[in-house]
Amino acid sequence: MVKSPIHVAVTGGGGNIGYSLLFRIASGQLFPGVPVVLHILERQEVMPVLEGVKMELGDCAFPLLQQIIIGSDPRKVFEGVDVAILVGAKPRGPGMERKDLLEANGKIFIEQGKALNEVASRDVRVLVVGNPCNTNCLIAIHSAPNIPKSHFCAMTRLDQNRARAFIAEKASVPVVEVSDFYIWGNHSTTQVPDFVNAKISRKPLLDTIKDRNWLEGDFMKKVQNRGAEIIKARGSSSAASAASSAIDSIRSLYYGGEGFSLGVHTEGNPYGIEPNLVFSFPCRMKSEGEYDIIPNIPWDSFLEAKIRASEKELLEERALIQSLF
Ligand code: NAX
Repeated sequence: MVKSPIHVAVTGGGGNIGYSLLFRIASGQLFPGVPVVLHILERQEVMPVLEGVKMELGDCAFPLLQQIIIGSDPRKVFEGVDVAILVGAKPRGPGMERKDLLEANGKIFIEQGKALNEVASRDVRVLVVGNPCNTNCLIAIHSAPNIPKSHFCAMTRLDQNRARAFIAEKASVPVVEVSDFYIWGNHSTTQVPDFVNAKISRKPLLDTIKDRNWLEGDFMKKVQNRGAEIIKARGSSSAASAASSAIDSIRSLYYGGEGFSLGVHTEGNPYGIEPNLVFSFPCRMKSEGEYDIIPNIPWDSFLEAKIRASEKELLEERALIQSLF
């Protein structure tokens, strides 16, 4: 039987993450066995680079890759897309304040949110990767009133993957033994890697790693600052690992498996987080493309204080972009 293709949009296709992500999608690692049409958005100035990426994608002769559509107008590129991974964003320049960064990105995510609202599939799912991803996602949600809020999410899976890898190394166990590891809050240095509820070999992590000072101190800082550590080492930011985590995020939404971390809209959340934010919670797949926030995960006083601090930061970010609406 001939399967109809899935239409996947990626923005910032001429950038670092795009260069890894596009090849993984085209090779079938996102939707195994399903033909794919890639819709790639870039800024006009970067179109020659994207032309080169398109040539290379073709040169791979990926059996599942049916077509590549490229362009700089989101209203054309997003036409009929089923999944959109919004990676392209304006990086923080020298002397740029957080407010300037939020405003510059605000314009991008308003335009792209509106375009998705107008031309994407009515059932589109959107993953925001470009930073500040939680607040960019909130902006996109508000710009796309005809798409359910729950169809948008922001990526905190890279933080989860990093945390699991560090814990596995510390406990000298394979990474698959580290489970139920979730990130709460903002994808920023206030994010909360939840070692309290995590498990190693299905038992509480704290039974194996008893050094709580290390967990609260060096471990948390390492996860929160890993992005900066990679930039220092590589001279550019996390790209292949970010692409890999974007694939993980979408696959968890469509194929399920273990619980996962995802930044989602806070409307009706079971933890009393302020409504109308995009906040990372422990989630699990409900049905294809749909998630539930996992309820009843207990917070001790340490976690609660950290989670509230991350919520406060997101409220501050929201206050800075409120004038855009
Ligand atoms: P690059 O600067 O290499 O690439 C970004 C690309 O986006 C550029 O080619 C640029 O021309 C394009 N772009 C900018 N504005 C655009 C627009 N309006 N429409 C279409 N394309 C546009 O950055 P890269 O390393 O790929 O990172 C991309 C984003 O991911 C950054 O915002 C970065 O901070 C963020 N990250 C998010 C992570 C997460 O876990 N959520 C982790 C990795 C990464 O730091």
